[in-house]
Amino acid sequence: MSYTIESARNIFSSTQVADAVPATTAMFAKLNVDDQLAFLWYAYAELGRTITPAAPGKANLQLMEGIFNDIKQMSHEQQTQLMRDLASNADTPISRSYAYFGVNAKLGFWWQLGEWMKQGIVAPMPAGYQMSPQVKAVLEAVQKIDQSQQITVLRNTVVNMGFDPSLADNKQAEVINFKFPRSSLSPQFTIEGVTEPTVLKYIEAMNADNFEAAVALFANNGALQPPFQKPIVGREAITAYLRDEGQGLVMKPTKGVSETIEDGYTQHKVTGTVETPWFGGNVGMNIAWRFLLDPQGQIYFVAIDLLASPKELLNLTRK
Ligand code: EQ3
Repeated sequence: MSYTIESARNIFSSTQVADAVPATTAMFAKLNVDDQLAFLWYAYAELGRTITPAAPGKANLQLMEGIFNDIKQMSHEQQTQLMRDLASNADTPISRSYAYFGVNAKLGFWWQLGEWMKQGIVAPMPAGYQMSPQVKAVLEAVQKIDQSQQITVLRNTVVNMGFDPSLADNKQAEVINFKFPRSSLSPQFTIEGVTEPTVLKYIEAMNADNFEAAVALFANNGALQPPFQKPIVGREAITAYLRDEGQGLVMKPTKGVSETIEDGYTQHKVTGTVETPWFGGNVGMNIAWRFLLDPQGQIYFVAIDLLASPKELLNLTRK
């Protein structure tokens, strides 16, 4: 039997992923724009405290200096409108620029606005704002899920803002990507049950932001499937994705299982935690990597899953 990307998606199919994340993100998307902004403010008031203060970094924020200067010049009404435009995916100049920010730049942009809202430089939440029952319902849903799922919901909402660049006639080539400094010591790990060199080299390369080395481990037509997304196929597309989303992650795999399957293919499931530079050691996300390697030992497919619960870290069954 030879594999297709579609059939590869089903390896280790008993893996339980955090379905509450897409469900809560969908609840959020149904809120009206002002309720969305209010929800984010309250959610961020809780979660923002766990953000590593150095995370956004001065050098990164400087990449957006021009836009920040424009925003500081605006009246509070204009600033509120700008935030509404971003949340409603309107076609405005700033909403278009935002579309070309990488994921971490989008997070950094809102982090800066949030800081300025606290200081009154950017329009704060209106005094006397009354939370609508809809906002309350989404906040309650978010309170029920664990922190790694909460930060994923928050991240999704920010990523989905701004104008959709696929609708624009003239595209901007450069995406603004943040870089995060790393300590010179790369994280040490051993994966109980897995010695496959390709898997170990993948984690080592990712822990050093060496995306070229990570992507060289993939087959030409190989694919990477991020949490809750469709597979990204081909080395070029995977490189662009990792340059944007893979920066500064600290991967701490601990356990795994390796099996030879048909025609020289092997499959490997590895579980452990991943830390984002935004929250550092404060939030360890429970993650599974499901690898399918071709007979040459190249990565034909890898899925990255955000697990439903810590119990899932122990689930290494094949089906
Ligand atoms: C200002 C305020 C509060 C109010 C305003 O009204 C609206 C908004 C939006 C506001 C601001 C909100 C802010 C500042 C939110 C910030 C949220 C943050 C910093 C969230 C960060 C989340 C990061 C996550 C969930 C990262 C997850 C990464 C993972 C799971 C990576 C996995 C990967 C692995 C393990 C691989 O092997 C391959 C690559 C891949 C990336 C898939």
